[in-house]
Amino acid sequence: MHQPPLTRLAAQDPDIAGLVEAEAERQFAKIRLIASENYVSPAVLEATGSVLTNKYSEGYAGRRYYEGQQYVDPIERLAIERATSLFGVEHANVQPYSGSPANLAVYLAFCSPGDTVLGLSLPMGGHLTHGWTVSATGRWFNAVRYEVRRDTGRVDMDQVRDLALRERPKVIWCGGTAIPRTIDFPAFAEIARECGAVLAADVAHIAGLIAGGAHPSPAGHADVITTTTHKTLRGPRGAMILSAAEHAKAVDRAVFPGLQGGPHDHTTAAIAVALAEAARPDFAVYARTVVANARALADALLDLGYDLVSGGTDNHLVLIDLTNKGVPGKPAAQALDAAGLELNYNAVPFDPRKPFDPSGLRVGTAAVTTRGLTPAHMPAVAAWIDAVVTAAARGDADALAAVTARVAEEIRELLAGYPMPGWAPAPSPES
Ligand code: DSN
Repeated sequence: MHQPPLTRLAAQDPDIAGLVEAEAERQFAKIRLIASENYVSPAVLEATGSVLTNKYSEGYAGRRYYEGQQYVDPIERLAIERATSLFGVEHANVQPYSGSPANLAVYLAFCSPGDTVLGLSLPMGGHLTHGWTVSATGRWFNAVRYEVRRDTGRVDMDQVRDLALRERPKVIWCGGTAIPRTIDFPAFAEIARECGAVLAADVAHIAGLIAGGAHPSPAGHADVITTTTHKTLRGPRGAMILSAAEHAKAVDRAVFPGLQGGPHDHTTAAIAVALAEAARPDFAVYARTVVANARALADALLDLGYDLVSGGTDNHLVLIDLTNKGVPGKPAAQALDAAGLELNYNAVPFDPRKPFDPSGLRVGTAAVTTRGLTPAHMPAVAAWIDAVVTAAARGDADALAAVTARVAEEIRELLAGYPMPGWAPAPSPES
């Protein structure tokens, strides 16, 4: 049963209620390894589902275009105070609807159309909004892209510096969506200073690790920091832009009125709740365990002969190159999902295959760590992945179905002992 229960929704709209319940049960029964996903707390769920969704609040606290902000203003101020204190920055804008709008606001704040920007190429682990071809950011700006080194799988800082000095970008992006290694914020900052660029750190994936002290912080190095709030940070779907006070006005004007209308006040409240949770000592333990789980999973996969981009991980994320396993990422991901291991297919650096059917898999440990799994569980997770990938590579549908059924059952048995925030099995009639 969903917690809080969906009693009224079930009475009024059983179709939607049934689908929400089914999704919750699916999340309970699966080992969720999508690196950008998590399970939020019941308190975050309650704030997200509150009456704040009824309110319009265009503007900022104390300077709104609509009346009735007596309670929304303190909510947004609390979210800002908690963000600045947690991340050690002078200014926070908590209104961006999600990560892509937050990144667009950085362009609006610091660039003009046609300006040169420098970011990590998408197939190398960057994000669409760091200037990739199909994104508005790649179409409206002169986007130059750096890569990772073939021999190490790590960002090529020599190339970053060469490109930065040659192209003189207005903005340099660091961070991305499939980077298994520590981001060297001081090195990026030095290059940005050398060429006079604004350094933008997109820490969407690792924000929770930074908050919990399990990854170095870009604060004091990057001019502007963007992050979603729902990945390792374990809050609602939303985003923030953090900066020094000198950039506050430009950032705020870019978010509103530059790009957005009214902020989603229910999300702001839920972000505030998640930030308070992330400031607690138990969140630091969580962040460290996320990394320990990813390392244990990487080690177990290496033992099973898997080729990992960069040879392992420093954070929550492992990028697997399946080329030596004889099965592409997409069919492997589909077979794994059927077996109860939810993840996404992903391009690997220098991938000869197309993005919709690439060579790799991306896995992350934020959600399984929230669920209570520890490094001791990771060899079993790796063995389940291996059993399914091996069967998928053989191409024998009956054998794959048998492996899938066995693994799914074993996973259901394991996860039954690990509660999920937001849903629990209905009590049996005799209990
Ligand atoms: N979709 C996000 C991710 O999975 O990393 C990035 O936008």
